[in-house]
Amino acid sequence: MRSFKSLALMGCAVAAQNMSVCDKYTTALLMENNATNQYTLLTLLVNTVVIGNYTQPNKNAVPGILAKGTYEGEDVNLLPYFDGTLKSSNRGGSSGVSINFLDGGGAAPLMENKPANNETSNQYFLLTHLYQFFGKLLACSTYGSMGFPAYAGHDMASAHAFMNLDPSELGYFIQQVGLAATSFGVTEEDVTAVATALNKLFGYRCSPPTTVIPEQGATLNSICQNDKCPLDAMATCAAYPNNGTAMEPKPASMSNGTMPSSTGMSPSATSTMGGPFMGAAVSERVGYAAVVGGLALALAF
Ligand code: HEM
Ligand SMILES: *[C@@H]1O[C@H](CO)[C@@H](O)[C@H](O)[C@H]1NC(C)=O
Ligand SMILES: *[C@@H]1O[C@H](CO)[C@@H](O)[C@H](O)[C@H]1NC(C)=O
Ligand SMILES: *[C@@H]1O[C@H](CO)[C@@H](O)[C@H](O)[C@H]1NC(C)=O
Ligand SMILES: *[C@@H]1O[C@H](CO)[C@@H](O)[C@H](O)[C@H]1NC(C)=O
Ligand SMILES: *[C@@H]1O[C@H](CO)[C@@H](O)[C@H](O)[C@H]1NC(C)=O
Ligand SMILES: CC(=O)N[C@H]1CO[C@H](CO)[C@@H](O)[C@@H]1O
Repeated sequence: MRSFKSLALMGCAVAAQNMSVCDKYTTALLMENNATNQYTLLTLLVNTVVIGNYTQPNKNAVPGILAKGTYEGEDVNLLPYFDGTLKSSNRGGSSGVSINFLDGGGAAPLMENKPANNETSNQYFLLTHLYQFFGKLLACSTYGSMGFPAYAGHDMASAHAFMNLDPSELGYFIQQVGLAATSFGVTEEDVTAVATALNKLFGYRCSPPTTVIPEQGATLNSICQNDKCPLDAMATCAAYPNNGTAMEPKPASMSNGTMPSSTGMSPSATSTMGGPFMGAAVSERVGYAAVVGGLALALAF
């Protein structure tokens, strides 16, 4: 648990400067705006998105992406994608495989502001990739330098290729990102800008190649791939596997109807374990990017 300087106290110093969302809130919450503290900010944010709020003080409760919830009246349950219940992970084959991403100690290390208990777990790679990716989205000025490693994962379309995620699932995820940010004192204006950018970059089907991580160049980024997802105004479905038509992931255990229990975590333990993500990015999709509060926000229309 950590405590923070009051945002209200820091507000004046921060407001005068033209900083990215990452730099602005690193300064407000952790004072010194360096690589270590920027990475810590992303750790706090992503861990809260995943397991729900665990730091004090906070402005509001956050259920976290691993908790069951609803989004615009639809039930949402993302845990089966993270605990190995579904064969929804892309490891290069023509269909998904089951992977437990809670194998590095689950929620306990996240509550200590760590990604995992060990550096070889699936959990470690997922969480650190999320810190890095969201660090770029939020335009951390030290991204890619010593203390803030560059993103070392796959493009978003590939990473989520076998999940068949729909608008409710994506919306719930982005909502948790917003709740987590708000819980740390991020302003409504900044939260809205980030959520809008996330939705435009990842919330449409068949989106054309766009640069999110500069080192990776233009990549396919649609995370919402279910047929309920809105088709991108500049859709390039042929660039996606199966012309952009997603396949429903199969359960890891064929016990017909009953959920396999692959994590050994109790329902109460799993409900405090959540998912990840935050930010905005640079877009080349229409050759126009506007920077909102230092957050490079893609304007698709
Ligand atoms: C704004 C939306 C989202 C963003 C920016 C995002 C970002 C990411 C990133 C950066 C990774 C790491 C990929 C890698 O290591 O190669 C990842 C992996 C993953 N994401 Fe998302 N994600 C989003 C939405 C979702 C949603 C809605 C789900 C629903 C369950 C989800 C489930 C997962 C899972 C299970 C993995 C692990 C994949 C693997 O390693 O095979 N994500 N995501
Ligand atoms: C703030 O930064 C953005 C992006 O770098 C730039 O477009 C804008 O002109 C800057 N504003 C000020 C007041 O420096
Ligand atoms: C960043 O500042 C903190 C103090 O807030 C310090 O402990 C840390 O070593 C610094 N990191 C770098 C890379 O300078
Ligand atoms: C989460 O936040 C709510 C609202 O501030 C608070 O009541 C609750 O105690 C927090 N939970 C944890 C585990 O910190
Ligand atoms: C990582 O640590 C957890 C305990 O925190 C252990 O159960 C797991 O087997 C370890 N995984 C690897 C890949 O070493
Ligand atoms: C690919 O998908 C798009 C959008 O759903 C559709 O308009 C197009 O006809 C499809 N092309 C083929 C060859 O199936
Ligand atoms: C209703 C249903 O899901 N039935 C499945 C039960 O499991 C077998 C394989 O073990 C499948 O072939 C059935 O389709």
